[in-house]
Order: sequence, then C-alpha cells, then structure tokens
Amino acid sequence: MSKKVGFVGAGFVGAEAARQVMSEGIANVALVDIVGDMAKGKALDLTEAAPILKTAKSAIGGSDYKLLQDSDVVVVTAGIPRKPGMSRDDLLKTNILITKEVCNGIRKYAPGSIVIMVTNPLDAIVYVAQKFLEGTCKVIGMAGALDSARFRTFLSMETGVSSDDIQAMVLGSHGDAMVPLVSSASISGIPAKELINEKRLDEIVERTQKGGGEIVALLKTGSAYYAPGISVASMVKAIILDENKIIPTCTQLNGEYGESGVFMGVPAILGTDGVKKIIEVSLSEKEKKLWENSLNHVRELMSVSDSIIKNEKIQF
Ligand code: A3D
Repeated sequence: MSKKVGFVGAGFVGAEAARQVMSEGIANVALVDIVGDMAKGKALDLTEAAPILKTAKSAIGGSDYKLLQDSDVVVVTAGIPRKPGMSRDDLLKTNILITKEVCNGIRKYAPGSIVIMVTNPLDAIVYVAQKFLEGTCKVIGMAGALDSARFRTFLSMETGVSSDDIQAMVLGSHGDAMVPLVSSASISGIPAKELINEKRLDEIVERTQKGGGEIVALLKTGSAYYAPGISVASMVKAIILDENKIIPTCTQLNGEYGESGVFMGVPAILGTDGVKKIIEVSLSEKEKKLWENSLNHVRELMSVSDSIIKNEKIQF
C-alpha cells in the first residue's frame, strides 16, 4: 500500500516539507490546518505539480483531522509564533493548548503513527506531545537535523569544501543552548580542527547556535522554512523508506548519556519504527559543559510545561 504522511499545520514549514515529500515521491500527503481552505488550496496546488514532477503521489487538505487517517507518519508544525508583548511562557501555554488539540486528532485518526513535532519551543512541545500520545504514538522532534545542516553549511563556507563532504552534528536542545560537536566534525574524514583554527571554530559554533535568529533578522517577518522543511522531509524519508540513517533527533533518553526521562537531541538511527537506536558519542570537556547547560535548559522547559498543564487543568 502507498505510504501516507500527514501534516498538521500547512504554514511555511509544513507546506515546504510536504512539497519535498511529494517531489521526492516518498508518500501521499495530507495537509490539515485550522485554516482549512488554505490547506485545501495548497494540497490542490501540490497535486497539480505531480504531472511535471512525474510522481503518482497526490495531496489532500482541509481542516478535518479525518484527513490524517492511515498516516504512517504525522508531522506537526501547528502553532503560533511569539507576538509582541508575549512572554516565552505565554507562547508555551498557547502552543501546549494547540498541541493538545492536535494530539487528540492524531489519537483519533492516526494511532500507531510516528509523530514528528516541529512546533517551538521544540523540546517542551515534544515532551508534552509524548504525554498526550502516551501508549498511542511514538513522538520525536526535528531540530538537530536542521541545526546540523546549518553547522555543515558554515563549515563548508569556511573551508570551501562541498557541504556534502562535511560530517558534523549538533546535539542537545534547540536554540542557543544547542551543542555543535566540534570534536567529531570532519571534512572527508579529516578532523575539522586540523583545517580550521580554534577561534574560527568557536565563531562557527556561535553562528550555528544563533542560526535561526540570523534568518529571522533578515526575513523581518516569520522564520526559516526551506532548510527546516527539507530537514523534516529527510526524517520522514528515513522512516518511510526504512533507511537506517543517523539523524540527530529529539527523543526521550532511557539511560543513554547517563540520563532518563529527559528529551534531548541525540544521534539516532531512524527507520520504520522511528528511533531504532540512540548512538552515544564521546564529548570533549568543552562540549560536556554545553551538554550540561542544554540538559538544564530542557529540564527547566519540562518543569514549566508541567506547571502549565497543572495550572490549566489540562487532561490527557
Ligand atoms: P506558520 O507559517 O505560521 O504555520 C503554522 C500553521 O499552524 C499556520 O498555518 C496556522 O494556521 C496553523 N495552526 C495554528 N493553530 C492551529 C491549530 N489549532 N490546528 C491546526 N493548525 C493550526 O509557521 P511556520 O510554518 O513558519 O512554523 C511552524 C512552527 O515550526 C513554529 O512553531 C516555528 O517556530 C517552528 N519551527 C521550528 C523549527 C525547528 O527547527 C524546531 C524550525 C522552523 C520552524
């Protein structure tokens, strides 16, 4: 049977990811958005590209969660961005409430699917979505795939070597507390440290950590969506085609890296079941400090999320 990928949130990132999934002929897609006609229109637009893309895949769209039925993977980008005067906690509260609504729809129409969360603040939203979908779906988050792509891009710009020849990963949480791994970054197997001096590597790490903000500042409205959408599609592809690719993924740790219960970005083998295995890599002393900082940041987000769930009396 043909595979199907549902997208809840047909905005910039959701639509770009769906376009990539359709373009590569990976699966049929369903776009669900609170703005139903917009999702329906984008789905029709995508389907009309099929003859030129030479794919037999098609798209459907609307506001009804029933459209998610039989999805193998569901990607969630539904949420609102921070508005002027809104605190991070206000944003978290609103996006937790949206996530609850979305998870109810997924539980009803796509139980058993692998769910990839993208909505920010990512680490907290993956945590609450897993709470809402416990026993129904496996939930993971996309952030490390994007952050690693940015890191590789900046290493490529520095060396003039094709980004395809650059292996580098970013672990930890999404945002300023992420952990770009310099110690294992390599350029066609040559340690990055042998080709780039420490000062420049520090600057590249910082640019990677602030990569999202750099795009926001340039766009003036909205945030990045090409690289995020394509990063989502790479995770979808690894799962649908059982590629067994190592992709940094936000997932719950169960003893790996000496932690349990916390959701962190870690290298994971992605295939049919979602995360098949978490890979543990050794970190330099500098990276260990960043990792600890990242852990504390995620624990704080999880605790704030718990308080919101309790205060708002949100039921699972
Ligand atoms: P945007 O284009 O605004 O799309 C969000 C969509 O969600 C809109 O079409 C809304 O109509 C829809 N929506 C809102 N509420 C609901 C609801 N209750 N049910 C269904 N749909 C709803 O934003 P975007 O696509 O640029 O970004 C989407 C999210 O991804 C945001 O939270 C971003 O911050 C986040 N994001 C995360 C990354 C990571 O790397 C983690 C990267 C880029 C964007």
